[in-house]
Parts: sequence; structure tokens; C-alpha cells
Amino acid sequence: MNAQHTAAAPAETPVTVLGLGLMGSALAGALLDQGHPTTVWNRTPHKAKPLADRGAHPAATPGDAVAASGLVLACVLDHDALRTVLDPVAEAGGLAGKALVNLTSGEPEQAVEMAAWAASHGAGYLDGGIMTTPPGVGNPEMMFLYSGDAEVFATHRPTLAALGDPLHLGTEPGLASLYDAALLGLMWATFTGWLHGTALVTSEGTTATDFTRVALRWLTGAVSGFVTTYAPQVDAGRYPGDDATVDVQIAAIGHLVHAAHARGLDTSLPELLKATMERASARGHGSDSYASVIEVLRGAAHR
Ligand code: FVH
Repeated sequence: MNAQHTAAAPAETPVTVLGLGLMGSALAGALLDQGHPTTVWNRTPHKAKPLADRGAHPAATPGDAVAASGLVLACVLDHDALRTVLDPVAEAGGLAGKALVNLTSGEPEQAVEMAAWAASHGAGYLDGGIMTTPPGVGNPEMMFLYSGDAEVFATHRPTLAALGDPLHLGTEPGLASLYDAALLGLMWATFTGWLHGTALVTSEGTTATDFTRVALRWLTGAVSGFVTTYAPQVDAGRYPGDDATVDVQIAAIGHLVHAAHARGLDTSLPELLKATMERASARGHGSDSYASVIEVLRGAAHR
């Protein structure tokens, strides 16, 4: 780790942003809002203009952009695009001594590969997961997940806080991508369950807005309480069925399948959930809590 990793007062820390799509532009904008000297580069140069109008320094090449700052944030489409941008910089020795923070979405294995690649070129590396959309960037309530080099995180945490709440999950580089994938899966399952419930109740004239008011109370109150109870059960591998058993929920979801079918709705989601519960029951978890369904979801690898 060389002098470029030394912490500076946040507003004096120069930062480079590579990639000025919707997210990269939001990241650069949040850094400018906090007074950071911000150098920007994008494959299509015109996207730098609105940021230059706000005081950013557009660089002509990725190499020039990386040379301008000790802290380099990258947010391009995917892993291949990232390597297209950074390979020539690295081969020219331009990454040595830099702190590279990769906010491009990817897979955990790609994060591990990038960390080794960055180290081989003398750079510190953090992989990141952005848990918001561009309008949420700069809001301290929004989580930015990081994994990898703890020293890079400690050094640049004050600067990264300009983007959102920075959480370091651990030194294993793939952790941020793993959490990102898990949290998006949770979001999509929640979206789809909410939309299925919305389709059910709006079939009888209720508005989505009225249903959502009740649904949010259910999610943030009771459901979050159930999840809080079940997490230690999963950790312990014991699932006492002292609140509601899997078998009683198989009966209950049958009512949802029936109600949806009777109103002409798609029943594939509740049927999938019912089948998953039935597999848990068939494996001896009928009298256990819903947390025991994890034994099915973990698949053969854990048996
Ligand atoms: N937008 C969001 O809400 C999500 C939130 C969570 C994190 N994602 C990830 O962020 C990465 C960038 O997403 P984005 O929304 O900024 O995407 P675009 O607006 O489409 O911008 C893509 C940028 O990537 C550049 N790019 C694409 N291919 C190449 C390439 N071969 N070489 C160099 N740059 C490339 C593109 O450049 P240009 O088309 O403007 O010239 C944009 O800068 C992404 O991983 C999300 O999953 C965002």
C-alpha cells in the first residue's frame, strides 16, 4: 500500500469515476456534491458534459482518468466491459498504487478474479454492490456493500460515504456480489408476491394503493418479526414448530391457490411455494416451522 492510500479530509480526496451511464453519472454527481475533485471518463464522451458543467474534469482516456486520482471507482455495464476499459491501463502500469473500487454488478467469482488481477497490478481492490437506484445515490440511508481489502475500505470510507452508507462485509472479495444477488432475489420474490396479492384483491375492486397500505403493515410488522425469529432457527438447524407448522401452511396456501384460480389469475407462484413446502413436509418437516424449508432450498450440496 503506498502513499496514495493515505486518508485525506473527505472533501479534498480526488476521485475518478470510470463509466458515466445512469449509475456512474449519479456516483460522480454525489462526489461533486460533497466537494470532491472528480475526474470522469466514459466510452461515449458526451455523457461527461453535464458533469463537467458541474465542475468535474473529463479525461480523454481511461489511463488519464486513473492517473488523476488515488481512488478509482468503476461502474460500467459488466465484467467484460470493465476489463476492456482497465486492461490497457494495467498493462501500462497505471494501476500501481491505486485503490480500485468496482461498483459494476457481477458474480462473486468475477470479484475474486478481479481482486487477484488488481493485486497482480499493484492495486488495492474493493468490490461493491449498490443497493439503490441512481436517485438514491447520495442518500445516507442507502446501503453500499463492499468486500475485499480492509485497509482500502478504512482509508476511503469517509469518501465512499458521499455515495450512501458504506458497509464492509469482509475481506473475501466475492461477499458483496453474493449479498447483492441474495438481496435482489429477496426483492424480486417480495415484488412478485406483492403483485400477486395485488392482482387478487384488485380483482374485487380494491385499489393497489389501499391493498399496499395493509400489505406494508403486514411486511414491516408481523412478517419481519417472523423472519427475526426464524434466522436463529436456521443458524441452529432446529426449527421448532411452535408458531405455525409447515403442514398448516400447506393447507393455508391451498386457499390462496383456490382464490386465485377462481378469479382467473395465474397460480404458478403459489403452486411453486406450495410444492416447495410439500417437499419440506415429505422430508419430515411437516411439524416444524417454516424456517425448515431452507433444508429444501439448500439442495443436495448440504445433505
Ligand atoms: N441503474 C441501477 O439502478 C443499478 C443499481 C445497481 C447497480 N447497477 C449496476 O451498475 C452498472 C452500470 O449500470 P447503469 O445503470 O449505469 O447502466 P447504463 O446506464 O446502461 O451504463 C452502462 C455504462 O457501461 C458503459 N459500457 C458498456 N459497455 C462498455 C464497453 N464495452 N466498454 C466501455 N464502457 C462500456 C457504458 O458506456 P457508453 O455506452 O455510455 O459509452 C455506460 O457508461 C451495471 O453493472 C449495473 O448492473 C445499476
